[in-house]
Amino acid sequence: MAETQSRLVAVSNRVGPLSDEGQAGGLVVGLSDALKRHGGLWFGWSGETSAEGTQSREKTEVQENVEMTTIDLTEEELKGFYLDYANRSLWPLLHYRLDLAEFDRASDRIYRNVNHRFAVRLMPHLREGDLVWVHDYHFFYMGSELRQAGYKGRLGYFLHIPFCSPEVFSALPASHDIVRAMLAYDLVGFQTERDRRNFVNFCTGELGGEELDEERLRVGDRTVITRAFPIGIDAEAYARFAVSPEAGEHEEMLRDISRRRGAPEGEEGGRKLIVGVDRMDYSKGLLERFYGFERLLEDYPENRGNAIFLQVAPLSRSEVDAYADLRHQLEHTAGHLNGRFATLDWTPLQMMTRGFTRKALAGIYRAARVCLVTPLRDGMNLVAKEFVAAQDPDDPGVLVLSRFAGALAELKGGCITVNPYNTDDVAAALQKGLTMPLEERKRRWQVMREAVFTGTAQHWCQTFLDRLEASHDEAGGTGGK
Ligand code: ADQ
Repeated sequence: MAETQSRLVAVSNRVGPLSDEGQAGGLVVGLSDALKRHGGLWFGWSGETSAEGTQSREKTEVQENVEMTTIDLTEEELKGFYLDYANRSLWPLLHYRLDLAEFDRASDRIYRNVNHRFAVRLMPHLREGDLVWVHDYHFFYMGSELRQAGYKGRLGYFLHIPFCSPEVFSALPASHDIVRAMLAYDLVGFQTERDRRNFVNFCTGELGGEELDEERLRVGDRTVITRAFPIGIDAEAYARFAVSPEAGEHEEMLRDISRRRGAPEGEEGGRKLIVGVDRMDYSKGLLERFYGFERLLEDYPENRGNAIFLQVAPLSRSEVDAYADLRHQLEHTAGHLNGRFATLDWTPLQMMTRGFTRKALAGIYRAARVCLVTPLRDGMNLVAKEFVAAQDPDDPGVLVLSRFAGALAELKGGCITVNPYNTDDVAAALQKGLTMPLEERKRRWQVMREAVFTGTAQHWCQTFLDRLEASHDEAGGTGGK
């Protein structure tokens, strides 16, 4: 595939870092891999607040071949745009949690205004021939704002999280405005075909749109291309991380803590390790996962004293009540489970909220016999792919993956698929993973490895940008800035 020549301008809420600083968050990981390869401008929020907010002076930092330019938010913008509208309205809605979604017109207004301000601030940076690529649910209106500000060049959008079914999406007071605004993009990308289908069904069912072919959709006088582009990881780099000294140190540490007292080194003396790695978010199904592990210890008692579950769950969005509540529930449940099953020399469930570098995480994945990835909904889930890339080919671990993760479409040939709401199912999958013979582990891992090393971050970026380059005329744009 030819490398795209045009400059890439990426817009996302969080910008950088490009380096490995133990950042938790799939978008940053996926996009920084892509930008480093492609070069260009990355524009977004500085992560800071100031009295001037979106009117503040720009901060620019150049790292490698990427220029990162950011502006601030005011405290009011941070609350209305980010905490309230993005994370109290849109995030739960798009993850099918209407019970947690709150809608109010003040945050709706601020969200629209912040999108407008970011578009106004980006305009002077745009050059003829640029490919502008807007990311995620923070910037649904950005494309139409750029068009209103006079931008006529190529404009793409990618949604990292699920697009829920039209019945659920239509509960959002601004649902029509948002989807109409998304039609200003030339290309709208989703993680999976399921998400794309939901979007198309909303357009046809609610807005009188018409599907012209497999990709093109017409609503009124707008024609837009929609397509699934499953995001990936830099698999080669991840596999290298996994054999770095830092990874080795972490792998070794875990083997030490899972060694039975007085037992010899090696497989015979070790307890089997299950790991989970997720931002602490209700969409990740952490509580249900703890219940699944508890059921494993109840129903398959041979695991008592012999299995350890390590859940790495860095805190996320702690200012939002639902996240603070989740933390309490998890701590309570972990405490209850350990109180019930622990012995003097065995703590079955260990939860930690700290971040790790990517190399350290790779070592943790490599030490695990089973990785438990059981979101209740997930756009893709990069952890599942990282786990696969980090495995030792001679002794690979087993992936237990939720049927509601976007990653299932690519990994279903090798993982054990579970319904995360079904505690018995999770326990049985864990038991199967813990007892799976080496030959079967290798066979399943090969299938997943193939998918992870084919559908990489680079492939995701390149296929999106190639499609965007070609899309403008088809989507009815006029070219140039
Ligand atoms: P997230 O919801 O953040 O991403 P995910 O795709 O799993 O979910 O990515 C999480 C990233 O954070 C992974 O790269 C992981 O290694 C990293 N991480 C997790 N815990 C960490 C820790 N303790 N220390 C350091 N790093 C940690 C959103 C969507 C997903 C979608 C991605 C990318 O919700 O569905 O896959 O964007 O599009």
